[in-house]
Order: sequence, then structure tokens, then C-alpha cells
Amino acid sequence: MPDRPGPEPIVPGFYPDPTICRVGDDYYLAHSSFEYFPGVPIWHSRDLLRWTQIGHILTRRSQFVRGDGRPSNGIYAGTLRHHEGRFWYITTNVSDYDAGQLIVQADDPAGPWTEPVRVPEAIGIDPDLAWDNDGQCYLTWKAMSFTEGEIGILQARLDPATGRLLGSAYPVWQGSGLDAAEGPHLYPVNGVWYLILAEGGTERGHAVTIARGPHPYGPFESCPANPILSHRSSIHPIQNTGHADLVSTPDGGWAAVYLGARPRGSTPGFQVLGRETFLAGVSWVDGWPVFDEDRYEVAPVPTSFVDRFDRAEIDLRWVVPGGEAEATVQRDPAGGLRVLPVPDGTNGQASAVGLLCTRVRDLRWSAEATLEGPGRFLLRLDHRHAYGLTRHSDRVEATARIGDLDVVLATVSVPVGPAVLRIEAMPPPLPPVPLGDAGPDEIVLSLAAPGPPQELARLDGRYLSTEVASGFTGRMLALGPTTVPARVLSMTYRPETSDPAAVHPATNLSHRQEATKEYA
Ligand code: 6LW
Repeated sequence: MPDRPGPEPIVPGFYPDPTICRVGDDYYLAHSSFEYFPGVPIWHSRDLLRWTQIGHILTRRSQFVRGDGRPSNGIYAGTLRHHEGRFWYITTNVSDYDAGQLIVQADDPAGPWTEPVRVPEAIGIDPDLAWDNDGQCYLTWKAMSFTEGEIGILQARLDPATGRLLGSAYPVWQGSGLDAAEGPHLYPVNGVWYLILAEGGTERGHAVTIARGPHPYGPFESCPANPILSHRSSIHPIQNTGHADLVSTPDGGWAAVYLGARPRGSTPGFQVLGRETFLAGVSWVDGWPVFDEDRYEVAPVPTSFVDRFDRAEIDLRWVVPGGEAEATVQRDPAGGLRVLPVPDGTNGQASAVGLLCTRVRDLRWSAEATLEGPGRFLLRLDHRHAYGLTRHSDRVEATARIGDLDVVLATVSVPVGPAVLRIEAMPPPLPPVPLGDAGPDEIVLSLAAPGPPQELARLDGRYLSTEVASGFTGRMLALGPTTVPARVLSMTYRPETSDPAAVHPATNLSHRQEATKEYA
């Protein structure tokens, strides 16, 4: 296994199911966001490499019904398109599944976006919108029922302004034969219609496949080279690659965004950042797209920040998994931010309520929160998988919640006044090979100040991974209250890149020999 980190994501951290469109020289990119509110981060770029978040698409609860707010419910994969001067976004809110697909529009992709129109006749996930030259809109989606399972990739003519289907739905191409055909996107390219799919499931078997036909509805022929992208059964440091969306470039070329994960540690590998967004070039050979993963040199994205919460608007990096943003956060007149306890009306998911979260975006990093008085600073995958520090008025506790286990690991006393709580993701103490049982990282919980730094706990990071917790999301750093509001003066986050162990990918036994050489 080569000692290299592999391609950098263009959007690192939990930013999955990328969907992209271009208007002139401007590219726009949006992501699924599950239970986190506001939903659907949207980004702008001029070069496909450097992206700036310009907002969220679903910023009002009227657009994003919360349901019971369970982890990895909420907003699934969507499609962002620009048609006749307007932006269109279609997605599924799994917490409001029976309402059908959800469509919003905007003149400005930064918002505001309209109230949603629903497509109650299209029940399932992963909807796509495409228009033909006559202006007819086609809705293509993965029809499924959560009680009866998968139905298949369906299509129907749609009036996107009203959500009414203009005729019955019909099946189109069902994929190359792998499991879980989903994530359709449909495009006309030089008079030919292409239907791209994700297949193999969003885990290690994930793949991108494509078919083409003379009409939006086919008949489709499967590309002989399918899957046109997959890292399955390889030792590539980026795994789970799939769920691609294509975009043309102003010079007549093509590119694709797709999701991938960076599992680390011993077999089966532990993915902790969720699914991230990667970029590839696309060439057309014999009328088929060919992915060129080396075309773009992606520089590491700057991810460090210091937030003193002193601006009128809270930064776009902050989202809430439960409760409402307005009910969760207030500016403190004396400086900093108040994070409020929110009454728990959410099926006993108290630890998800009243948290202000930001995505972890690196494999190795260090973060500090300065709290004046009681409050919590957590690293979480969901409400049942979290490590953290709780500052009470007179003491700081290191805590761990792993499924049904919820423990206080250490306690130290603190005087009145600000306390700096630190969480770090360090290299694991064991190498992943041979026959190792290394986790992806080691999480260190410390009281950094006042006084000399005191380490309170060192925990195997695997328990805050997708492979343990399940679901579609990634790690978040969270600020939260105790039973009284927290006053947060600042938070800092910085990646640690000097550690070569940061680049070791997950290794399984079949790769033991090559991997052992790395450590020789
Ligand atoms: C997404 C679908 C999927 O809608 O997971 O596994 C869903 N594949 O394409 C959430 O990302």
C-alpha cells in the first residue's frame, strides 16, 4: 500500500451526495444533510477546486418538516439544476416520506428558496429533474417503500411548478446488476440521453454506472465499461466512491463530483468523517464518459477557524441536530454565545437537543472551546455515540456515550471563570497491520486551562465511526448546555497534518504483506 494520502476532497467532512450545476462561469454544489438544520449546504466555485459556502437551501422549518428528528433521517440525496433563469432543487425528506419528493426554486442560489412543492405520487428517494428541448420536465427517482423495500428506478413527466405528474410513472434503466441501484441523474449530451446511477450501496462496494439512449425515457443501453467509477476491492485510500453528478465546463470539457470516504484503522476500516465530496475530470470516448481521477490537482482545503461569535450572523458552519436554531442559540449581551437547554419532546433524544454543531473536516485535528460557566463540548456521530467534556460550576467531567453505555470517565475541579475544554484526534497507538486491532484514531479529552493542561481521557475513536454507529452522517463537534444555558466565548479548530500516520488507510488481511512493508 503506497504511503500516500490519496486525492484530497474538494469539500472535506460530512458533505455527501454532491449535486452540481453550472451557470456561465459559476458552479454551484449542494449536499444532503439528514437531521441537521438548516438543511442542504450550498456552495459556489469558479474553478471546481475552491468552494465557498453561500448558504443553505432549506432554511425554514416550513421547508423541512422535522418529524421525529432521528439521526440519518431528514434530507437525503437531491439534485440541483438551473433551468431558464431559475435554480431548482429537488430532494427527499425521509422524515416526511409520505409527502413525496420536495421541490424548491430560487432566483439566487444563496436564497431565499421558495416554500416546497411536494410530489405525492413519487414516493422513494434520490429524485432528479431534467428538461428536454421542448421544455418538458422529467422526474427520475428511486421508488421504494420503507416497509416493502426497493421498487426500482422510475420516471414520469412532471409539472415542477405544481408537483403534479403528467402521466403515469414507468421504469427506466435499472442499473448494471449490482445491489441498490439509486441516485439517478439524467442529462442530454449532444442529442443523446445519459442516465447515471449509484450502485452497490454507499459502502465499500459503491460504484457509478451509466446507460445511454435516444430519449429521456430510453430505451437505454448499459455502458460496456460499467462501473465507470469504483474503488471497491482496492487498497485505494479513498473508498465508497459513487453517487456522481456530471457537469460541463465552459471550455466544452466535463467533470464529475462524487462521494467518497476515508476509512482508517484495522479491518474492516473505520470511517469517521462521513462521506466527503471528491472531483474527477471526465472525457468522452466512443460516446461514453471516462472518469479521470488525476486530472485535477486538489490542494488541501483550509479548514482551521477561530469563532468568537462576535458577528451579527452566526457562521454558516453551524447547524443543529435537534430543536430549532433560534431556540438553541442566542447572542450573549456580555459577549459570546448562549446555547440554551431545549425541552425534550423528541422521543428521548435529549442529547441531540440544544446542540450547536460544526463538521469535523480532517483526520487529525485539535479543537478548543472556551466556556464561561457550565456547558458541554462534544465530539459526536449521533446522540448515542459521543465523547466529550462537561463543565459544571465547580468541575469538569470527561464523558463517553457508546450506544447503551454512558459513563463519566474522570473529574477535575475548576475555579470560577473561563475554562478551555480541548478535544483532539491523534494517531492511534497501534499500527493497523499486521493482525492489528487499531482504531482509526485516538480521541484525547483535556482541560487545557485554567492551570497547566490536564488530560482526562484517551479513547479509541472507532466507536464514533459509521461502522459502529451506522447511518449516513459524519463526526461533528458540538457545543451544548447543561441544565442551564452555556455561555461559549470562543471555539477554535485546526487540522494537524504533520503526522504521517494520518495517511495510513484502512488495511485488511489480504493486503497485510504490502502494508507490513510500510512499517518495516
Ligand atoms: C441517498 C442514497 C443513498 O439518498 O443513501 O446509499 C442515501 N445511498 O443515494 C443517503 O445518502
